[in-house]
Amino acid sequence: DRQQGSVLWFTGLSGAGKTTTARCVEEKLRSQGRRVELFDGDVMRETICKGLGFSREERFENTRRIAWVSKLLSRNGVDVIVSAITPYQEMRAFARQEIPGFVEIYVKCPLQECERRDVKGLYAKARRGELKHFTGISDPYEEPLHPEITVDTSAFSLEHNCAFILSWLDKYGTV
Ligand code: GGZ
Repeated sequence: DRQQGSVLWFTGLSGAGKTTTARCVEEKLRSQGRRVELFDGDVMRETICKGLGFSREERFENTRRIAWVSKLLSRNGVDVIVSAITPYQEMRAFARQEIPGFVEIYVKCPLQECERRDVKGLYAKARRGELKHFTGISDPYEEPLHPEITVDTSAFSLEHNCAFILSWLDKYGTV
């Protein structure tokens, strides 16, 4: 039995396709017989991260909590998938340092395209000034410098990106 699971940490702008890509990877790993848990920033903010806002400090706290539970599960052999903007280098460096088996996956998509998609209407709100600290508009997103994997959702299909991630994991190992 595998003792240490991987933690696949999906970072990227809102609307870049983190959760969609993460779900696809989750499904494929599960069909390989692995135990997988998906932590979505959005959903965590309704449970163990409830009440946290979007200041730098609160985003850090959000990351710390998600990193903590990810570490607990992964050390018991569960593969963990995280989907959270995680906009600061320092946050991702923290998670990397805390978590054995950490794999950073940059879900890349031009801001312009995320804004065009605007699935939840948040970009429009942010442009109207109704959302303070909105990532990409009125709050920073620091691009990952050395992610293990980068997938571009504006240039490639979901299936392609999902297969690319799985082949990377096959090659370099989910720990
Ligand atoms: C960024 C925001 C904001 C602000 C609400 N900035 O695309 P979504 O809608 O479904 O997911 C986003 C989610 C961001 O939560 P995370 O936990 O991933 O962020 S972080 O890692 O930075 O802590 C978005 C929604 O919440 N949302 N307000 N101001 N995204």
